Amino acid sequence: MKRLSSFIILGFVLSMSCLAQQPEPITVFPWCEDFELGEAPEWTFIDNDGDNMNWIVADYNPDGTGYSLFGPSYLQGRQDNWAISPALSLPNDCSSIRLEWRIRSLANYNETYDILVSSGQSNDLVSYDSLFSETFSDGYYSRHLDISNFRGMTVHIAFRHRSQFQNYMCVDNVCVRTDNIVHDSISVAINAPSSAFVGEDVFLEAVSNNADSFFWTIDSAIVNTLESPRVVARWEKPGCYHFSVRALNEWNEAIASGEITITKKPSESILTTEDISHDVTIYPNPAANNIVVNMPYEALIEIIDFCGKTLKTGNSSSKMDISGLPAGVYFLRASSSNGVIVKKLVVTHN
Ligand SMILES: [Ca+2]
Ligand SMILES: [Ca+2]
Repeated sequence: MKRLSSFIILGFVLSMSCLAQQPEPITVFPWCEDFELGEAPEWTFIDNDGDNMNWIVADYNPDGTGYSLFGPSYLQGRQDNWAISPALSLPNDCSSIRLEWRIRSLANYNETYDILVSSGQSNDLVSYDSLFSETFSDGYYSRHLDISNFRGMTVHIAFRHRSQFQNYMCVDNVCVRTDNIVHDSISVAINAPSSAFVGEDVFLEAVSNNADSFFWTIDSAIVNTLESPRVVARWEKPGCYHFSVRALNEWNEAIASGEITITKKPSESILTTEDISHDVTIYPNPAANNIVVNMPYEALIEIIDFCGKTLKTGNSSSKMDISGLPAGVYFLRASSSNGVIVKKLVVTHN
């Protein structure tokens, strides 16, 4: 029983020590450390050169208000001392993240340090990437650094003191601030005609609320640009063509797409129109307002564009109003129990 109790106590102590080694990451910003407690239990201090000279928290007033990190460097050997922040869980929904700190050194001494960031374990020094280095002297300075690239990550920030045979430096008022702009989602729509003629300039316009760049994908067109909200496209062959635009800013993106029917100009089309079946005639053709389909039997009549979209339906025994169709070339499909016949229909409004 006594041995069992010992195991339980040992397990409790071990689990408590694990908890003590891995405190919860900081999630509330701005997060600021002024060291005024006179200690920094959430920070990790590593004397990587092993000379027993390392960062401490001391009352040397670098900012005139009290305690700071104090990094001695007056011994001959080069220091390699790390002061490592607690884990910071940086938010994702902010426009920028800024690290701020204050430093101090004495006149006639040159102190060298680096700022490093790691998303690994706090004491895994090889996992740190250096973001900033400087050698400075004589006075108090405020510094800041954009660390927005780390948004959404949990990181440790390290101050690595690397001076040799100088005096000391202090670090105080370490702050991480986030700029919490609410980013509305982007929307985008395209203004474009549904049809155009071969060789004609077609204006495609992306309309977006807060995008700042645009990337178009346009099937088979000759274009002036693909990276502008407004592009001019031209197609050299009749057909149905698709296009889409991606609208984006630093945080969001949206996509819109559309299609356009490209036809030959009516005057050109008339010359090339061939009847597919002599059983069926369309009168008039070209037409502006109404057509009559003459055929020897009842059929369902559909007017279809190059994209395969049915624009009008009617019956072979009655007049069809086509005045609402843009000028261009269409297919007229007559479907009956005798089969399907397709003919070309030219709509003109001249
Ligand atoms: Ca302070
Ligand atoms: Ca040292």
